[in-house]
Amino acid sequence: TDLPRSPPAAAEPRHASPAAPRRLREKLRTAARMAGPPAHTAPGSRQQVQGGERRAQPATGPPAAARETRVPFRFDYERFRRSLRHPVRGRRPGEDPETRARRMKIKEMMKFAWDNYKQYALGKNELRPLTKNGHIGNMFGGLRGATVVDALDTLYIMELEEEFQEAKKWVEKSFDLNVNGEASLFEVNIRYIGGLLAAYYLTGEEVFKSKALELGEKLLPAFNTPTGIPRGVINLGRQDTRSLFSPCSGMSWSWGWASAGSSILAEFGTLHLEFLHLSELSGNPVFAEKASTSQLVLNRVEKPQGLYPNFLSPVTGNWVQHHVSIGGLGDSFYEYLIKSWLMSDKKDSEAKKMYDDALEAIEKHLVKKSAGGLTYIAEWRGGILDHKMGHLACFSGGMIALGAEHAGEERKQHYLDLAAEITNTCHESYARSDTKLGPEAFRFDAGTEAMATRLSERYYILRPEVVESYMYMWRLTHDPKYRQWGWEAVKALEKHCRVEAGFSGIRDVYTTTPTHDNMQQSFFLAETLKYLYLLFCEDDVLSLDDWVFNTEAHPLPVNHTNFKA
Ligand code: DMJ
Repeated sequence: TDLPRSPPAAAEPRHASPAAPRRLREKLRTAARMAGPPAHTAPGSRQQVQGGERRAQPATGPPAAARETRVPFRFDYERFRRSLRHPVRGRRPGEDPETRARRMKIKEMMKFAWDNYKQYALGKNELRPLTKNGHIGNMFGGLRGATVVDALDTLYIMELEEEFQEAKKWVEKSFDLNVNGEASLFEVNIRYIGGLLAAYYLTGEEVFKSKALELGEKLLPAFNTPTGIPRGVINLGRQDTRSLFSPCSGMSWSWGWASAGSSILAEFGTLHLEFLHLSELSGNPVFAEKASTSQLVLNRVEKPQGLYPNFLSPVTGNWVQHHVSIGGLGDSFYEYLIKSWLMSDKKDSEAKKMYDDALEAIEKHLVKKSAGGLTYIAEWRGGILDHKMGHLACFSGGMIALGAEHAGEERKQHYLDLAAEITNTCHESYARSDTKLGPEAFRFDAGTEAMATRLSERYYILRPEVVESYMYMWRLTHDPKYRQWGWEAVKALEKHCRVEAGFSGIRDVYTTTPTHDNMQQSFFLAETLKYLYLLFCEDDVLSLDDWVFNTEAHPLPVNHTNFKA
């Protein structure tokens, strides 16, 4: 994701949204049911829940949610823990010594990554492992400690108790939400809200819940658009009702680089899991309502060939450009459809249908086989195929395998095969490089197969998507090759990315003496190391029966108890 370069858009007209159709009302009632026992909502909020007719809030006004979540509501944590089918860290049955040793190696890598972050960059967003200092960046609107929040659940699952306590202490004492800057709604949601929610569900520590809810409220003004589709950038500053000229008014706007003020599919389509849990924990349906509205608008809008383009206007609700990608700009939207259904304990049939239809269209129009027999997912620009796959798109092997489990007998094997073929192609993109790590994008044209052809696409920034697919494929097939491939990745990370003070991305995967980019991404701790660790765990550690992983690998519980029709 890039920086916002445009000035804030003019305030949206304060008109009421079109009358909500019956299906929206039903969906919102379902979302409200999921939020648990009825909260003592204020009359104004009730109107929002029932119809959505008064959904649009003035951009500078006090958010209804701020009032609502002050109402006493207690989430029954003990009841939630009793509803889990497996202990979160598993039962530890006997296992072979090699698997255990490999898991311990990955745990050591996590400790190394954390210790160096703590020593040189605690409180900054990421570690710069070569220069041994911190990086703040501009995605999080003044929030700090992205690596702390992203690492919490991985530290906990790996039983790095002391390190987990260090991270928790930082959240308690130093995590300041009183900031005033421009943040990516998507990044704050997947890393901070996702990380805090997961830490709360795993430990029951109230501090994680209260921070998640407080931060969630700060994101709500982004949804004040005519369609309810949020804008991509939000100012996290206090919403000041006294001054129309307040520079910190919770205003939102679109990324300057996104065409014609549009919102991005992978951004506004990647809120559902976290926002439903914000409602679950607060008793306030407003979060679920916001996320459900986006899903509903997407379900209704006409789709070219059944495909979802990456840019949509939050004002008109129409597509702005016909670029379709299962990699960057589109990716996690598809992931959240199938995971929304799983997280609802298979009740959200609308999300499932949208996923099934989208996958059918993707398979029909985008899935191709190379001359050398590698299956890949191309990108689509107004009907013309670009025979390229991004590293980001490699999550799709795992997603398709996860969905295959629920595709019905006749489709199940077909989708498992497709998932295996895509994962194999992504593995090839690693195997064909000199470092055994994969490039940012690889192509299938002019005689090239699964390799980057452009200098600008040769880098690897510690991304997780390929090992993420290995983890799902292992859990769903138990084919030992996925553990072998995961171990190849561990060895390559150790050889090429481990430096004196942490792990760094590399600029060219096609040389055995790569230069480093001096950045230990927070998702390396949240995702890459977590998925690798889980690959060498028994299946009951963060069991897929109990948990869905958000797109930053933060585990959120399946709602076994509350989402009852
Ligand atoms: C992560 O922040 C998330 O996985 C997101 O969905 C995509 N990009 C990075 C990792 O590559």
